[in-house]
Amino acid sequence: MKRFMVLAVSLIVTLLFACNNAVANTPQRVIIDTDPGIDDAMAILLALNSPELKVEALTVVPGNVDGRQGLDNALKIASLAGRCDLPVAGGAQHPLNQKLVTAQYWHGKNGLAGVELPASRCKADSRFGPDLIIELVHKYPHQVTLIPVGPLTNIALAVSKDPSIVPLVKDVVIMGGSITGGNVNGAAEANIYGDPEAASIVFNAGWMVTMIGSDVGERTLITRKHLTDLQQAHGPQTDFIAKLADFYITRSEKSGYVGAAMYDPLAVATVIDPAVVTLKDMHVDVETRGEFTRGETVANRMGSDENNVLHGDHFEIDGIIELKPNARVCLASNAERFLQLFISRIKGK
Ligand SMILES: [Ca+2]
Repeated sequence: MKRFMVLAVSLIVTLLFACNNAVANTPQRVIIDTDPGIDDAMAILLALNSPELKVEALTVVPGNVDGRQGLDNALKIASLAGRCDLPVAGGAQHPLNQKLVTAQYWHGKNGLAGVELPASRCKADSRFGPDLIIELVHKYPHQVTLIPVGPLTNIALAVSKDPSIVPLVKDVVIMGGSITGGNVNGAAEANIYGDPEAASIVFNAGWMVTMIGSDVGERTLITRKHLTDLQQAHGPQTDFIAKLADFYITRSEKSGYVGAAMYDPLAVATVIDPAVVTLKDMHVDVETRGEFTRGETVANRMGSDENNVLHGDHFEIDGIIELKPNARVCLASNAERFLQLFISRIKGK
């Protein structure tokens, strides 16, 4: 009897271990919502070349380029990767409540450093991007991680149209925001600045988002050393990424950086290998009205606000108000670990 028990227990332990391994080896379903964009292209190809991820769709949002150019770019990138099986859908054509701000200044005239990829063999999916997001989240409940790496317009439209997706999404890993100053101006990061109302909807939707901000992206640089490494390998994807990196590093050097900020790829890498970043739970609000701060992500480091109560002609601090965190905010990255991952996945492709 005792021997039987030992056997039974060891069998259960073995099965549990096997199950755990199976879970660990199952690729994570992700949807990349993108405004391609040099670093978007890098992020998409990192994802498509990583066995840890199963990219279920690319949805396109206006940002770095307009929606039409963005869809064209996304289709060409999918085609380059030989992935015409992947749904690539257009979405919103403008921000919720302001005019579109595009960024050819950083990304070149076509958003892809002026590099002309071959015409796409892939066709656009006819579904509206936010609807496709809703459909996939319901199809795979608790399994889909959204990776928005552009303005949050499409995600805001999806969550506004169908709030029931909120508890069904596994994670929302956003490239956007900053807790130490912006990259558009003193306060705002470009993706949040591009549609602050949408960002406010997404941060307040009731889920925990993971926020990979520009401040950390700017400490996660692809440098000439990495470029040389990429240039030594050849393949259609590697050659394309090397050209983008060369343009992007040159542009960044003109602005005083020693390399180019790997904003969007770092968000994708966070899903592949969470050890590339350090996160801290915080409550984050999005400023939509400030004179100098519209589009700023205002993070509370302490988890509380002072409760100031009116006493006669003045206020007094009457204890504190605890705040519920709504974001896992990225404080730091392991840049070399990330760049090794990025370059090894791109090389030879
Ligand atoms: Ca982007």
